[in-house]
Amino acid sequence: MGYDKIVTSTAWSPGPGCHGGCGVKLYVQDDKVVHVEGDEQHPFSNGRACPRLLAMTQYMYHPDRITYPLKRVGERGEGNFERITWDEALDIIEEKLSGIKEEYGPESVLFCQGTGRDIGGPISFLAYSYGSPNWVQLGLGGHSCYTPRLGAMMATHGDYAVMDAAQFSEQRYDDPEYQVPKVIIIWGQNPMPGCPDGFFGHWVVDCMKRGSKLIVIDPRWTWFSSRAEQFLQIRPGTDGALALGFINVIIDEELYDKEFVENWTEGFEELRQRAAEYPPERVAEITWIPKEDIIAAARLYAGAKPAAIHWGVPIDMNPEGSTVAQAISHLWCLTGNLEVPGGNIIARPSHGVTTYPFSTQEMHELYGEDFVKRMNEKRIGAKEYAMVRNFRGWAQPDVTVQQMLSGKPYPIKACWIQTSNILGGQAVDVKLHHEALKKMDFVVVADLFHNPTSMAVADIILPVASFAEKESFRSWWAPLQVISPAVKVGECRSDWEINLELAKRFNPELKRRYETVKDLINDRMKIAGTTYEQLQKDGGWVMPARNSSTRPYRRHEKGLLRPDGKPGFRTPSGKVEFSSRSYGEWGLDPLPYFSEPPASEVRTPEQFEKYPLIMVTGRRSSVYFHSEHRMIPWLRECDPDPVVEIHPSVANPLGVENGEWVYIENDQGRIRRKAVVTPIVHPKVISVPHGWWLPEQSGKEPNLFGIWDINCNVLTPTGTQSKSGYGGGAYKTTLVKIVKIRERQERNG
Ligand SMILES: Nc1nc2c(c(=O)[nH]1)N[C@H]1C(S)=C(S)[C@@H](COP(=O)(O)OP(=O)(O)OC[C@H]3O[C@@H](n4cnc5c(=O)[nH]c(N)nc54)[C@H](O)[C@@H]3O)O[C@H]1N2
Ligand SMILES: Nc1nc2c(c(=O)[nH]1)N[C@H]1C(S)=C(S)[C@@H](COP(=O)(O)OP(=O)(O)OC[C@H]3O[C@@H](n4cnc5c(=O)[nH]c(N)nc54)[C@H](O)[C@@H]3O)O[C@H]1N2
Ligand SMILES: [Mo]
Repeated sequence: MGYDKIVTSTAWSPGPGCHGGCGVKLYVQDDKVVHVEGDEQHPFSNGRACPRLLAMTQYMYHPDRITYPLKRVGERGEGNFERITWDEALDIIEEKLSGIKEEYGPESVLFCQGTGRDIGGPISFLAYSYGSPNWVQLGLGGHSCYTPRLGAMMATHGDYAVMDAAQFSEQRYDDPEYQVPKVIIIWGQNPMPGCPDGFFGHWVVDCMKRGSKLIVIDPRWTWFSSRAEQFLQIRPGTDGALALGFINVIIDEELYDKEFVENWTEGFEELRQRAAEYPPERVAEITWIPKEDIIAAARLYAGAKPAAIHWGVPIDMNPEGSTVAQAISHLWCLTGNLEVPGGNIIARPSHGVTTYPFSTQEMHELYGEDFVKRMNEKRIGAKEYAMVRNFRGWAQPDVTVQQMLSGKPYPIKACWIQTSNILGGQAVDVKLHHEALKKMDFVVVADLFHNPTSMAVADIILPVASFAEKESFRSWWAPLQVISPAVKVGECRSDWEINLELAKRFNPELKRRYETVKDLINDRMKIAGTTYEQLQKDGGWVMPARNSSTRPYRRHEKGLLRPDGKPGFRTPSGKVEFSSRSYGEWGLDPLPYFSEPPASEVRTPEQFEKYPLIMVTGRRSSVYFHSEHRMIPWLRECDPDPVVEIHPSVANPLGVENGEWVYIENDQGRIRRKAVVTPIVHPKVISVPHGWWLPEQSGKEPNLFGIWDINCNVLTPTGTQSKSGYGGGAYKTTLVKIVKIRERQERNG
C-alpha cells in the first residue's frame, strides 16, 4: 500500500459515530485517506479498531456524501435541493433565526442533537450564544440516555462513576495502584458492540483475561451472558426491583462495608427500611429471576472486593429510570466499591476541561450561574420537572414535542438539527414527531448524509466534516486528547467551525474572544496548562496527574472532590446520600423504589391480552451506529436486514420460519421485520434493532426511505417519562404482537 504520511488522531464522530475516543492512524495519499488502523500507542483502545472505523474510507468518499451546502427547492418532501455557497447558507440562517428571535423570542428555536458525540459542546455553545434554552435530544422519550443515570449518581455521590478498567492510567492494567475487579456485574449492557459513554467494551474482556468473573443481567443471551458465573434473565423494565432485592440481601446478611457506610454515608436506616419491602421472593415474582439466583448473585457481588458494576441505557429506559439508577448506584456505595481500585470510580472530564457539559457545574462555569438560571425560566419542561430545571441543561423531549404541536405556552418556530436523525431512529412515536417537525417555519440540518429527517423537513443542509477532516478536542473522560485533521473533503466544515461562525453572528462579543476554533479550544484547555498545538506535539493525549481531582482513587479521603477542599463528596451533605436530599428537594421520593412498566402484564392486563409480547428495541450492532452506516457496503454486508428475534416457542405455533418477513403490531401502528427464530431471547420477549431506514429506497414523501414500513419507533410511545422527567422512555417495554404476513393476506382476501 502506498501512502505519503500517517496522521494520528482521535476517532470521535462523525465516522464511527460512537462515544469512544479511540486512537487511530490515518494513512494519507494524494490528500485522500486511503487506509485506517488503530493506534497501538493509544491508551484508550490499544490499537483496536471497530468495523465502522475500518470502513472510514467508504464513509468519507461515499457517492451520497453531502459535500457542499444545499437549499431546498420546491415543496418539503419532494427531495429537491440546489447547491449554494457557505456565505449564502449562513446568511439565510442568520436572517431567518434573527427574525424569529425578534418576533417570538430566542426560545422559539430548538437546538436538536442526537446522542453524545463531538456535538454537545458546539451545539450548546450555539444555542446559548443565540439565547435559546431549548437544547434537546428531540424525540428521545424521557431523555432516556445517560442523563437519568448521571442525575441519579450526582444525587447519590455528587459525581459520575464508571467501572474501573484502569482507564485513567497511562500504564493501564500494569499500574501498581490498579486492581482487577474480582466480580463485574454487566447490567443491561452489551459492552462489545456498544462501547457506551466513554467506555471501551473490550476492557471487560481485558479484565476477564485477568480473572474477573461476571454476573450478567439481560433478557437476552449475549456473548457475555454465555461466559458469566450468573446469568439473570430479567423481565424487561424490572431492574429497579432487582437492585432493591440485592440491597435487601446485602443488608440482611450484613454483607455491606460497615466502615464505609459508617464514615461516609447518610440515610442507611431509611434505605434498610425501604429495601425490606423487597424480599427475594417478591423480587423473584416481579423479575422472573429465581429467588436462589437473586440471593446467590447478591452474595457473589458483595462478597468480592473489589467488584464493579457496568451498566447500559436500558437502566435509563426503565420505568422511573432515575430511581432505578439511584438503586444501582447505592450498590457500589453500600459495598464500599466507590473510588477504590477495581470498583466504580468517579469520572470527571480529564483535567477539568469541558468539551461537552455534563453537569450543572459545567454549565455554570461556561456561561455563568445567572445566565443559566435565566435560561431555565423558559426551558421547556423546567416548570413541570424540578430535576429538569436543576440538573444539566436540557429541555424535556416529551413536553417539547407537545409544545411544537400546541404552540403553548409559547410557539416553536424553527429547529436546528445537528447530529441527529429524529425520524430515522431517535424519536419515539415517529408519526407524531413527523407532524410536529412539519409545522416548523424553518429547519436546518447539519449532517454528512441525507436521512429521513433531512428529506422530510430540511430547508437548508450544511455539509459536515468527518473526524478525519477536523480540529477538535475530547475530555470524556480520559485522556485529554486532540482530534487532528488529515485531509479535506469538498466544502465540508466541522461542527465547531460552523457553530462558532454562527455564534459570532448572534453574539458579536465572541468575535473578540475567538478568531478561530483553535482559540476556543485553547481557551477551554487553559485549565489543563496545555494547548492544542502542544498536545499535538506531545503525541495527541495526556492523562490527568496523580493526586489531581480528575484522577482516581479515594479522592473523598484527600479532599479532592469538594469545592471547599474538605474530605467527602460533592453532595449537599458532603456524604453519600442513600436518601437523597436533592431528590427530596425536587419533590421526588428520596429513596429508590420499583414501579411497573407503563404497559405490562401486571399494569395493563387488557393490553397484554391483545399484545402479549414485550418488544425490546435497540440492541446495538457492531457495524451500525444508531441509524447510520446503512449505506456503507462493507458494513451493510455484515448485517443486511432489519430483523426481529423471536423465540421458537412463539414462532412455531404461528408457523413463522427463520428468514420470513412478519408484521409487528400494536395500537400505534404496524411494521415489518425479517424473523430470526432463536432461543437467545426470552420466550415472552422479542428483540428489535432500531435505527432502520433503507438508503437504497426513495427518500421522498411519503416513503422517506421506508421508515413507515420498518422503523420500530412507529410502535413506541411518547409521554412515558418518569416523575423526574428523566428516564422511563418505553424503548424496552412496549407491548406488541407478531402476525404472520401470509395468513393476514389470506384472511383479508
Ligand atoms: N427503538 C429505539 N430507538 C432508539 C434507541 C433504542 O434503544 N431503541 N436508542 C435511543 C438512544 S439511546 C439514542 S442516544 C438516540 C440516538 O439518536 P441519534 O443520535 O439521532 O441517531 P443517529 O442515527 O446516530 O443520527 C445521527 C445523525 O447525525 C449524523 N452525524 C453523525 N455524527 C455527526 C457529527 O459529528 N456531526 C454532525 N453534524 N452530524 C453527525 C449522522 O449522519 C446521522 O444522520 O436514539 C434513540 N433511539
Ligand atoms: N455499535 C454501536 N454502539 C453504540 C450505539 C450504536 O447504535 N451502535 N449506540 C450508543 C448509545 S447512544 C448508547 S445509549 C449505548 C447503548 O448500548 P447498551 O447500553 O448496550 O444498550 P442496548 O444495546 O439497547 O441494550 C444492551 C443490553 O441490554 C438488554 N436489555 C434490554 N432491556 C433490558 C432491561 O429492561 N433490563 C436489562 N437488565 N437489560 C435489558 C439488551 O437485551 C441488550 O443485550 O450504545 C452506544 N454504542
Ligand atoms: Mo444513547
